[in-house]
Amino acid sequence: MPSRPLHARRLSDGTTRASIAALAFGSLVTLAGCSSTPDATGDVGNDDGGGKRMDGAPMPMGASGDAGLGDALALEAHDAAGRDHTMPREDSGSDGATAALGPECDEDNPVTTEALGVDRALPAAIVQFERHGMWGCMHREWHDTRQWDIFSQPGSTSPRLNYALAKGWQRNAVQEGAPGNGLEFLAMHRAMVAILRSTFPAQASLFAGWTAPPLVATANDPLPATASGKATFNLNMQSALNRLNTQLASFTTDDAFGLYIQSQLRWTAADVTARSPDATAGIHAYFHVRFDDPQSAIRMQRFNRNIESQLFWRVHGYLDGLWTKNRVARGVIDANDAPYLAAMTHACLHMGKKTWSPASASCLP
Ligand SMILES: [Cu+2]
Repeated sequence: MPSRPLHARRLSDGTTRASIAALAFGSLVTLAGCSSTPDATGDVGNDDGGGKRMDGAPMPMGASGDAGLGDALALEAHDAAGRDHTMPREDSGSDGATAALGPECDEDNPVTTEALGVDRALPAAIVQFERHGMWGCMHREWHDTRQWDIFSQPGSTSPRLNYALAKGWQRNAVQEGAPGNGLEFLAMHRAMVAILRSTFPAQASLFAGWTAPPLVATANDPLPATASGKATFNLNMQSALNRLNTQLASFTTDDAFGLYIQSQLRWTAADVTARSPDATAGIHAYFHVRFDDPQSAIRMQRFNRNIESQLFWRVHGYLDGLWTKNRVARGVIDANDAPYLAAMTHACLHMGKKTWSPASASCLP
């Protein structure tokens, strides 16, 4: 049974993750860059558990040329309906618990059945592994605390702030799209992929990722029946794929690469909804919106459930592979890259694991 992540322990016993991490790992946490806010991680909003658009930000009305972001508006209203969902109870918190667990942080899911739409769920054993590790809440918290400034703006009608506050989550110091968030995004998702690969080696193909993203609906990657305007792969995103295929080394830092793929958001203190002038940025968010099926309980735009979808891991396995290729192209050696190792270890701690091992490319248990 997996160990429960630090955030889960905080929820159950009132101890903050920061204090636990500081006790256990001392300066590593500071190295990882989360000294100002205990749980900062940070990606710039691309999917979310609360039904906001992948890229987190409410798109300005009438915006076009989106990376799938426009859909978020509809999603938000949808979730705002706040249907009740019987919240599954958590297990006892003991690492030896074997009871089958229901989903977490899912009580506001508009889909109140386990309908999957066009999605396919991971094998039950893997879903249970995630739930016993409280990955659903963790993933939602990770993203929502980094889109915090957007949904807490004056006039925002998003239900996400109240949800986060009720959970005891805290704003992350580095918001989605801000400097530093790109590396955090890459590291956090790499830690998740690595843990699954090492825990379920017989199912490694589920986490390998696309060789190339499908530009049209296929048997393996169907588009939602309700999708409108999604038949054509966004032209800006096709340009992004072209850059990723032919100019991967043009991203000269992990952070630059992470910010480019994650989201169009480019947070500034003056404008927390600022967006990149580069319309080809944010392909990760685009994937989450393009493949989002409102009929699915594990839809791509719900942070707490999308980790149970096979498609989620095809997306993230693919993006993680690009990151590896980018680092190889830059000649970076993992074992000698202190900022990388610190970011990875921080992500491992967030997942309830220990130090990142560059030798095994996984979090030490
Ligand atoms: Cu995520």
